[in-house]
Amino acid sequence: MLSKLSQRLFQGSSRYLAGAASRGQQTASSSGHLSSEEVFSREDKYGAHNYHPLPVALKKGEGVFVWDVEGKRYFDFLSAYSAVNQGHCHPKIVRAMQEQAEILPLTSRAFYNNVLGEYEEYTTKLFGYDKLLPMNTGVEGGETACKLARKWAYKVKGVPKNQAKIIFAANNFWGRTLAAVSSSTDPDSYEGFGPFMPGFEIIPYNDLKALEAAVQDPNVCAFMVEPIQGEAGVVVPDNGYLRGVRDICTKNNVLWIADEIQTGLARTGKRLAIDHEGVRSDLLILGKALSGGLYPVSAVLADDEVMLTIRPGEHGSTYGGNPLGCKVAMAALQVLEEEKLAENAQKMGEVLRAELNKLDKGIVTTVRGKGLLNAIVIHESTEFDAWKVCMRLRDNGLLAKPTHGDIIRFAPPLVITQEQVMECCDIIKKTIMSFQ
Ligand code: PXG
Repeated sequence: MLSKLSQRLFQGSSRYLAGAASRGQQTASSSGHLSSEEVFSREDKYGAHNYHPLPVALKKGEGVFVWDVEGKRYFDFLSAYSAVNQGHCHPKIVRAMQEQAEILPLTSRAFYNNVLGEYEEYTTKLFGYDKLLPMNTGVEGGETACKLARKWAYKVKGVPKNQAKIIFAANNFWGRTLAAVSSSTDPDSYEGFGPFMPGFEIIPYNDLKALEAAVQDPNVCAFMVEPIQGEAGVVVPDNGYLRGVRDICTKNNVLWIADEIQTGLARTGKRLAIDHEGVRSDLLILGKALSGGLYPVSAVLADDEVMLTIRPGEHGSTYGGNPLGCKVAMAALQVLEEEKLAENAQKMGEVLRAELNKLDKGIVTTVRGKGLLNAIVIHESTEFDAWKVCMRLRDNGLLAKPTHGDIIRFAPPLVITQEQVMECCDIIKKTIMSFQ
């Protein structure tokens, strides 16, 4: 049986299909390209149904904009879940990719390549860690961090064999592998995928007392946490939480793993979200914007005491550390620094939230976020909900996606200008007012 939410989502998209069909037919016949409706139905027919996209069929991106197959332009307020912090098709990153693609994209780690060390040196110096372990997707970064923490538990902390525990926060999201869903508290993520990974424990987010109690168990080796919970709906913890996590982990000989895959790389107005409290985690996981949206690149950074517990043959990946990904990642990091995107995210975030706070409180009950990682909470009624708001935002030229039914994330590329932020706020205002 369809849940109430999926029924609503389904109804939303069927209504759109009817409209897109008429728009699409004109373009399809005149240009010979697929219409939006044809794009939707082909994916529906041949692709697994593991996503429910907003009905818009994109074919091009540049900076803060994307265009659909009918040529309509939209502001991208999702940025591929913060992978496109540098803006779509950033010329410097595209050039780095093109150049290396023609020289040597992949060697595997069976041999050395002349780019990996350059990337490792650049990135470890930028973030202040001894070493980097390269992987591809974000969830592989999380898996790597968990494996490092367990090895460290046995080799350094002295935890008895197979007894190591890792603590996670409720409502965490770090991907879709069996380990990641084993630490999830969201039934959509874990239901039907058991049996689950042992040695994972959950405490409430933003609760230092719970962390203090959990780490009294001598078999606990690590606490993995997002500095702001992204998928949970941009949940910002209290000021001082990250400093408290640091202190408790240090005092109890527990590793702190910061999952900065969504919050890192200038998104929240600092290079890392943990920089807001001036603290440093023992393991740092980066992904998404580490390649500016061009290619899956993730990394774990740590000091020697942790990183050197893993020996040759004990971890890796065919594509991890490939020269193409390394060049792309270096260019992506340089763009963040050269274009001062953290500073821009900080300033534009303040402008955006100030405007969002002027919206009708009967519809938009909460505005929260840091830098350009923001969310609004929609008061649901029979006339409107977050999905309907996103559909109408789309019609008005702005793409955003609901999460958990009533939350809409607003996270544009960090290259957005103040003029563009104001134009987007006008679209959002107009859209919200149309429901009054
Ligand atoms: N950590 C955090 C904080 C994330 O938001 C991951 C890890 C995993 O990254 P990969 O590259 O393995 O997806 C994420 C991912 C999706 C989806 O498409 C993914 C994310 C957010 C929303 C949707 O399933 N974040």
